[in-house]
Amino acid sequence: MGDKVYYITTPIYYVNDAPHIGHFSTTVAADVLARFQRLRGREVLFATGTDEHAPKVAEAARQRGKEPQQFVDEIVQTYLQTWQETHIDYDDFVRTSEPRHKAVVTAAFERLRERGDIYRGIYEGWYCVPDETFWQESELIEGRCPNPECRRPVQKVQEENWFFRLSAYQDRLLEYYEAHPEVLQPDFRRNEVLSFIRSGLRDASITRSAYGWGIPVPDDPSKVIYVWFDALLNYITVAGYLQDEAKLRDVWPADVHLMAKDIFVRFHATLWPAILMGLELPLPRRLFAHGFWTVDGEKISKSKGNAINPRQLAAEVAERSGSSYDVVVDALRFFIFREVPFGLDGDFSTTGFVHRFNSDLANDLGNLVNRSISMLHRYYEGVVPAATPDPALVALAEPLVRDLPAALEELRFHQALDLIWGFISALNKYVDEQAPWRLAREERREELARVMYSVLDGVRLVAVAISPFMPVAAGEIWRQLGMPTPLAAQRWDEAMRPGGLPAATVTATAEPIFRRIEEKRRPAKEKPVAETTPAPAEKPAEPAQPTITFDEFQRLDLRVARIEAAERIPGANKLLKLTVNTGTDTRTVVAGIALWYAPEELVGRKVVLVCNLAPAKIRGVESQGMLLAADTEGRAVLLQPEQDVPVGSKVR
Ligand code: ME8
Repeated sequence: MGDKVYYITTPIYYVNDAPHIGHFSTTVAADVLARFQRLRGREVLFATGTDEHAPKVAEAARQRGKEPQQFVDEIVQTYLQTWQETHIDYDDFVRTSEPRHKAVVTAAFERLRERGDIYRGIYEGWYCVPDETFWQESELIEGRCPNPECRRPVQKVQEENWFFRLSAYQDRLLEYYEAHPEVLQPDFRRNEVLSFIRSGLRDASITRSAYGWGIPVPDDPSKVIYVWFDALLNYITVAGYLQDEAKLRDVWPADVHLMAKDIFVRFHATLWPAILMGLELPLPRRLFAHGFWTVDGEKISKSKGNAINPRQLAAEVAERSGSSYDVVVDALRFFIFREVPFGLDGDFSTTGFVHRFNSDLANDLGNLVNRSISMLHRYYEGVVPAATPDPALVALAEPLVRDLPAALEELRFHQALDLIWGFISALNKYVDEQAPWRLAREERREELARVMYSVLDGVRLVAVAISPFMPVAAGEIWRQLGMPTPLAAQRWDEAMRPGGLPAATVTATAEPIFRRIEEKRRPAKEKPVAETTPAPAEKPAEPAQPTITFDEFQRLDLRVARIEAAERIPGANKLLKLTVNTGTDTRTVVAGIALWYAPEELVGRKVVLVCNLAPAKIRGVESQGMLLAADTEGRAVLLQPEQDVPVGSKVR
């Protein structure tokens, strides 16, 4: 107790439109950080919300023939639903049209006016409605909004307004940032802020002539408070300013204000700290501006209609892959940090996402989890053997355990995922090298126990480490591992200690979590209905086959065979080329099981082979026979004799 609450915010988004991948990326970043801090045992206040008083919001309402309040009440639902359906676990959702916020804005305005920080004057200049920003004539570029993310036409404004004495804070701001350079993040954005402030701060107009929407200026109802002055104050509304002094003490200052670069320099790094200085409140500890997303190389824009809606994308990809919607959402949460260092601009493409899904999730992580739990079932009936973790694997986990906290704390998400995937690769390599299937075959029980324990304990570490990014997928791995205490109850320091997997843990049946997405298939929404794979529940409804005679059955030559070698077929992600010993010959069989079985774990395995199937060429390889497998939920599970029997035994 008594520890400061870790307070993290996202921008509050304009409600003139539905959230897209850009808003999603900031909000997920905040959620990852919040989940990580909770995992470390910190009390967290994670706030997001909506900015509702903008002229453009009023305009959007008018266009739809609605009252602004009614309009925002509707649109805000899209935000709430999006965050709920993308696993955003915020603690507070603030709307600027709420009474608690209006009270803060009105009081802050009055307080600053009493101090002489707000005064009346004439504003003459330009206003950019999409950006809700005032500009001087000299700042415009070819008569347009100078913000590189905007560049849209501006409106001439001449009105009597109230001004905030921003110029008076120029020196104090510079002194503050010189003494606390760590506040402005990432480092490379610091100079931009300093040179903006050094170039001279003009007093800021903080009201507009009333346009039928917005918070009225106290004692001057002809004006409403400028949307940015109103919006920035949301951060202290949430912290309890003027409502709950004890909460304010525990929560303020914010530990991180997150946003993209578009609203960093002028608003969050200049206007906001100056307002806070005027209110005699401490300044935020960190202001972090990330980059901008484009989609397929283009700026996200309403007119292009290229704004990716995260829920819709996840639903489409889930349909294509057969993975659950929630798993695909997690994959999207992972993807936005996987390729681009957080802070830099990035380009989003669905192809890139699908590719990463298949390689990093279906292949590397999915396969690791699936094969390790499957092997445990094969060799130990699913029960974790008692063993100590292999020191070699403990050493491989060390960079992850040691460096992940700082990477997450400092929002180096890209590096955090590199560390995690480095360990996943190390685990996969360990399995390949230790070859538990060989240890089992050679009856080296002690080594087998140590290897299997170490791998599964490694999987447990991975589940904890990915949980801030992929809470649902991590929870599913946790469930399959059969962990006795809930993932949500874990604390980082203890959970990340190797050897924490209790012996005798009963694992669940291995089920693929990330199902590979066909990269060449058309998106699901364009697919004719007939092409969709039947849902597993429909399987039993398949019409029964016509009967066959015993003689007909006898014509099948089914035999127990042993897999001697297995390899992938380049370019065919579902197929494996197997060398199979039938007891009378050794032949090649092509099997469509690569999604569920790694080549290494098949070697030495006994299977049931249809020996007299007519040979067929598959991807240029002649296949002589077919393995029998159960088809369950679209997944193949190989049949094998219940007891050890000699190779070549007939199956009748
Ligand atoms: O500016 N790439 O709201 P807003 C990355 N209401 N992030 C993006 C993005 C993109 N292409 N597009 C939007 C406002 N964002 C004000 C904020 S805060 C007191 C008031 C994200 O709806 C990013 O976080 O225009 C950016 O800063 C924010 O959405 C702007 O959201």
